[in-house]
Amino acid sequence: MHVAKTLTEKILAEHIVEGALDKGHEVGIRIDHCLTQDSTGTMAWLEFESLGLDKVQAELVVSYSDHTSLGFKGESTDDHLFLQSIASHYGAKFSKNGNGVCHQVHYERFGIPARTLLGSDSHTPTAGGLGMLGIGAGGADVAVAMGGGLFYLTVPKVMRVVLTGNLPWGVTAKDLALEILRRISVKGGVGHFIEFAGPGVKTLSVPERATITNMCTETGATSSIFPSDAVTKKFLEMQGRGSDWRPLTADAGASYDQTLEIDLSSLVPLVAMPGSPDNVRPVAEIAGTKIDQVFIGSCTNGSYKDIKVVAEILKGKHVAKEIDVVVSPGSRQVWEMLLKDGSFLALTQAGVRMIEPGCNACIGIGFVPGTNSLSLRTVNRNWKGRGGNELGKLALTSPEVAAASALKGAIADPRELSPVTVRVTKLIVDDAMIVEPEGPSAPIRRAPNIAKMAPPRPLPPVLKGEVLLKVGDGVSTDAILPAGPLTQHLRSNLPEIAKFTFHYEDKTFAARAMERGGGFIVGGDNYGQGSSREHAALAPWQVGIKAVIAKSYARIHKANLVNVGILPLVGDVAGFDKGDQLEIDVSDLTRPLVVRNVTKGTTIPVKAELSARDIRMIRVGGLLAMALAGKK
Ligand code: MIC
Ligand code: SF4
Repeated sequence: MHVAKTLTEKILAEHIVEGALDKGHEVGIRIDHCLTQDSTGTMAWLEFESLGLDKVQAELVVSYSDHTSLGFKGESTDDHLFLQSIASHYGAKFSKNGNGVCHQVHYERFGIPARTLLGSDSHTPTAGGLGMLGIGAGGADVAVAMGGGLFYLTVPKVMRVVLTGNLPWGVTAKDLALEILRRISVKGGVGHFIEFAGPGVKTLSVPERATITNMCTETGATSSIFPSDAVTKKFLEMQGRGSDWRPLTADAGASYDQTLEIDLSSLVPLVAMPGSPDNVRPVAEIAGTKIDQVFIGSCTNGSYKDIKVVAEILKGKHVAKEIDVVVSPGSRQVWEMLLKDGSFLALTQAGVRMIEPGCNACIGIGFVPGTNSLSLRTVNRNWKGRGGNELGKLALTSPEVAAASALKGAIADPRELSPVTVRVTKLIVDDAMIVEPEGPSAPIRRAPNIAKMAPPRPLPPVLKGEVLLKVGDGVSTDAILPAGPLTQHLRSNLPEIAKFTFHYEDKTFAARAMERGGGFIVGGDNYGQGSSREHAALAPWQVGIKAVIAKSYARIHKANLVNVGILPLVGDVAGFDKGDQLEIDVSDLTRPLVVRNVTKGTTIPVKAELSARDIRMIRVGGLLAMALAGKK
């Protein structure tokens, strides 16, 4: 019998190797493409190396260097050299510094509709703009997939977003993404795939779709995806890759767990004000709010059209004299297009500073906002400290709002300006900064900062220790282990980076944890939302954390905790306080567990919501320990 399938069910069905396509059940899927980047990539590649394989086994593996492309410290440059050489040695392509942000380059140059992509970066779903199923994961999961191993996930529910109408001038794909966040919040996508449907889909270009799938990560969704249609075909043809196209649509009659309807014509320009990507307000309500900086670019809004619109708005004018404006195109393709069509000159003459394609400012590597200043950015995240200064604030918006605001020096509505139309019919293709692998004869360059990992720690039958920290709801991985200038050069050096664990929450945390021989963290709802960085699990592991007890977890972070051998427990956290001594019998993780709060003399039930595979993994001390022991 033919069962009508959604887009994601179709792709999963074609890739399932273990398990069945049942919502809520674990399946093992085959991964076609893998991507790594320079801040999670060093760990992922070290982990791959520890598997002892001769070469990568996935169909395509690309190691990107983008996060610290300007090599702001010697250690970062060492990381880049290591990544380029290890990719060459094991048969992966390498995208050099300056070639662009991994997600944008991947959908431009490599993505294929209806295939799977696993990336060691949470915004890997950006590939969904092309109809590819992109999933973000921790480095260890990506290492296993690079080696041809399966990726395990719980089959998510499916949320359909039905689009009608057309985006009016001044309202963009970014506003649609912000509108989704406004409606469902940073938790609304947890446990879901998001699929786009309806007549509005064909009005959106692939880069616009990619802006939306990029930012749907912020809803907590496992992935998000558009159909692959005539627009996708045209885009791939412009990339010189027309033969990579294949159609992908959901079957009529497919069933969805939830449906959102959005009329594109009714949307308005929006801004996510500081603190969280779902703190969304209409521009009309906050127009006039003074800003100090504008940053336009990133994997969310670094497409040619994104930057060209800004150039057209600013052409012949000048940005407000009291503010600083930086534009960083998302890829070298875009950079070359802007050079060729004169936009580069228009932007420069308007007082904009052009910086090379890469992440850099998005994670506070350069262009860090000053104390108490407000930086308006086209990026996707604005948690405390995200820009590299816990006292500087970030607001998120579209390139159009950013450009209009750059002219005024305050948040402004682009609809007050004359409409600008940008039609993209041709693209420059230049892969000169993608390096092909040489094979096993290529030597691996390893600087001293690239530290070996400590051996795995199998789970003892009883966990004992102190609650070292209690945090509230929605704690992000940026809060657990900050990105930015403090730590970005230490991503390959766990003992050093671990000293910054919970740096913005409690600067004494890491030292206390090490002094006490580890202990417990108590969290709230959606603990570990945000980035895929496994350092947010590895660093607590390094300082001795044995278990986290939280109300609920973000998907990638929970998987990372299990992968490194930290037990993620779920329960009511009201009965725990910082300083409490706890004891937990974890000898049988299939049964309900009880935490003995020795300090308070209470017992509190908790659950280990783990699959049988997770339990096997955590027992032996994590994913690599399990892979090496030859178990699955
Ligand atoms: C991010 O945008 O938060 C990052 C920096 O790209 C991270 C990856 C990392 O921490 O290196 C992500 O999104 O996973
Ligand atoms: Fe890079 Fe920012 Fe995109 Fe993360 S969100 S991949 S830091 S551009």
